[in-house]
Amino acid sequence: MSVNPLIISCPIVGAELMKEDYPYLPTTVDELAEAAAGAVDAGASIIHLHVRDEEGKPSQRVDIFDDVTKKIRERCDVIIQYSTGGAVGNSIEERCAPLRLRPEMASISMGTMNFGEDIFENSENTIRIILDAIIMNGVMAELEIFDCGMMETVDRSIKKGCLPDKFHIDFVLGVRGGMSGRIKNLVLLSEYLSPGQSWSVAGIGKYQLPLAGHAILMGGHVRIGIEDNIYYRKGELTRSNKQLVERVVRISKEMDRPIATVRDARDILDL
Ligand code: KMH
Ligand code: ZN
Repeated sequence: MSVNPLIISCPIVGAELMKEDYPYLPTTVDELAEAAAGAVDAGASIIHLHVRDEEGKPSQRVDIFDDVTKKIRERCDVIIQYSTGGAVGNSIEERCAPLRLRPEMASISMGTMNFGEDIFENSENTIRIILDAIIMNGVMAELEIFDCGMMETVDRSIKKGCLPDKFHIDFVLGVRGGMSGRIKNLVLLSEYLSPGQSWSVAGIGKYQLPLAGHAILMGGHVRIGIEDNIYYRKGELTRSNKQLVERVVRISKEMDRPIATVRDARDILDL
């Protein structure tokens, strides 16, 4: 394997936007599979997955996760990571339900926070229940970290024996209610990491590109996609997840950081 290739994770849809907000939003099974295949074609090795129901609304329905997973698998090989965050207000049962399909990875948020106007509930009890479901289904966890306090929760969870031996860490910066995407926040968060811990950064909105650039230089990985940012540049909507991924691939290659294949990503994450 090349030296520390860059894992690109692509959050193709998320749970916050509707087609009225962003006309190119993939929502149907076919559109989600097409978005995933495009991102993988461009260089993504992980698809961070939320799904939508027939009305285009965010859903944690197992049958839809199953349909989308199968459709993606028909198109390409990629690590599929289910969201257990779902949409704000989902019950714990809804959030855990798709895990029974045993995806390769699942994200779990490591603390309660203001999320725009809403409250994203992740009490220690909620975290424990979701983590248990992740572990029971043999899924690799990606811990979503929105501020430094959540890294302290990670440390506490390790000491209490609640976390699996291996996990990936994703810093999500720029949500209103969490830490902003200023570079100094990424640097500060990186100081909490144990040696050898794999990590990535998901910059929200205008923070996506500068944080990705810094993570590439710092040896971390990146999350790039429409869940986090719908603009290609100020005032110009991106046309697709693929378009966002393609730019980061170009930047990384220019910085002499090769792009991880799906196989590289599985090796790095020990999947
Ligand atoms: N939709 C947010 C409330 C995750 O995917 O794990 C939570 C979220 C985090 O998107
Ligand atoms: Zn998500």
